[in-house]
Amino acid sequence: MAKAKKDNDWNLAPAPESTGHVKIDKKYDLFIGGKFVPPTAKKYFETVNPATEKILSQVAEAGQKDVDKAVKAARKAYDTVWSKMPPVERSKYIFRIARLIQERAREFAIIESIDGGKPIRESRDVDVPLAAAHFFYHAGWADKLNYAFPNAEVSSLGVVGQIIPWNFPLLMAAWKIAPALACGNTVVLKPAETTPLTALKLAELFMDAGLPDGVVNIITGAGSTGQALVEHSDIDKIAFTGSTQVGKMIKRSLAGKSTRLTLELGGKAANIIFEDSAIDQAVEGVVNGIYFNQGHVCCAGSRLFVEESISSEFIRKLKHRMDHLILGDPLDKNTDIGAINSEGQLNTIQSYLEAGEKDGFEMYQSNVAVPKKGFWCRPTLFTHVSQSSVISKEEIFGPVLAMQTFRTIDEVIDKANNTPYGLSAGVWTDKGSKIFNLTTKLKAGVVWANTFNKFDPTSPFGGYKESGFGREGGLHGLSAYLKITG
Ligand code: TAP
Repeated sequence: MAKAKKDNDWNLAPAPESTGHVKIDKKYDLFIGGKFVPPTAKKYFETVNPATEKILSQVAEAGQKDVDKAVKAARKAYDTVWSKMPPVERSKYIFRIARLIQERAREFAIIESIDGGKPIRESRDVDVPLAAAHFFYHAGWADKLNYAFPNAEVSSLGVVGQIIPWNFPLLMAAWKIAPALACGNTVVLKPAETTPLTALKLAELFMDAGLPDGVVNIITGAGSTGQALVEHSDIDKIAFTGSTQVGKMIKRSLAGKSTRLTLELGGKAANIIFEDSAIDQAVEGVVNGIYFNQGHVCCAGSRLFVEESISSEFIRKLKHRMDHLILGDPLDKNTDIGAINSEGQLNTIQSYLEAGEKDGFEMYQSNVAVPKKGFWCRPTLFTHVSQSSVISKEEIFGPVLAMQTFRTIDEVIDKANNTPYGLSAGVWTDKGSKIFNLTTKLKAGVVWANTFNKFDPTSPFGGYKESGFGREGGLHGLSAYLKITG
């Protein structure tokens, strides 16, 4: 490690992950009925590396006819193979998928970082191991569903349509596919337009695992592809993760139908720091909660509440830490902050920065150098923002933190709950009693105490209010893919 030249200039030698063994095809077709097939309309779109703006591949755009083919393939696999297979046999396939993800972990991590812009440290240490863990966990449940729900009859739903966003492309695919398969359903999955590659790699892995044809189908495309899937008449359940706006549209279009629905939507999490917390750890937790992964996290701690007595010290320490964050090549193992996922998302973030400045709040950005090509946003802190401001109300989905102070517990509970969202929250304090008091009063699906952004397949995840309904992970997640009677 090279020596720091001055306090805010860490000069680490580059440590790029090698990409020699990673193969990205020039063109990807749709994965339907166990093989790659060209789209009916022969239309393809580009997927781009957001760190370099280089085109990585041409990816098939599925139209209505392709969606129909995929649903038919899933229905046939459900009726003839998957629903009839003894659960213990299903479990073996899911277990095999988990093992294959582990075997190809480096390849998946690199492609995830190239296609989505997230730091390799994040995709290598979080996304890929957690994706494998979800398949392992659900492989274990496949033949034990009667024990999971004692004294009840459980049965699969049928064909499930799943639509996922761009911030955790592989992990979201695993969150959705693993429980669906374990419960005996077949799947049609639509990845996000800007990050289709790891889902397509997963399709290759399903072939290697010998998964019966049509059990999982992967159809790439834009919003209209997702819409066609939602509106298809032979879908038994839709599982959607994405923005609240699109979630509401999906709910409207399923109104009056018996299609089951779960929605995992946006968030505006409160990260609450009390004066009795371990301040350095709390600063690190705040940085982890909003800056790592470019703030592209639905449960990002994007609203910071600091007890007034320590606010000056906290801001000083936070700014110091921000100045040492390393922004740049997502494939470099030292990188803390990678590329913003797309130009469109960068423009959205930019418009929020302008709104914050226009409202007159003090904006602090680290002075880290930004590469010339690609989409980048420096870590940003707005201090002493008002409750009613746009930047403290709306989901920015970028490395932008909006900070307020508080004096009493009741005040911070009121402020933290003053949002249409309710996905997650964080509490930093030395006092267990304060943690218990807050966790019962904060209206959020997950409340982390003295940590942030921790996930586990055994633990249900999901939101309140406009953050959606239904849970993923744990027993709650299984129940979302089952008919449970009795
Ligand atoms: P969206 O724009 O909502 O897109 C999500 C997915 O829906 C994409 O695959 C998208 O396709 C597709 N889609 C777009 N319009 C559709 C329509 N009319 N019908 C059906 N599908 C449609 O969200 P995003 O910008 O990709 O992701 C960011 C959002 O996801 C944030 O709000 C974030 O909070 C949320 N998120 C939530 C969670 C959980 S667990 N609650 C986890 C991750 C992300 P295209 O990509 O082709 O547009």
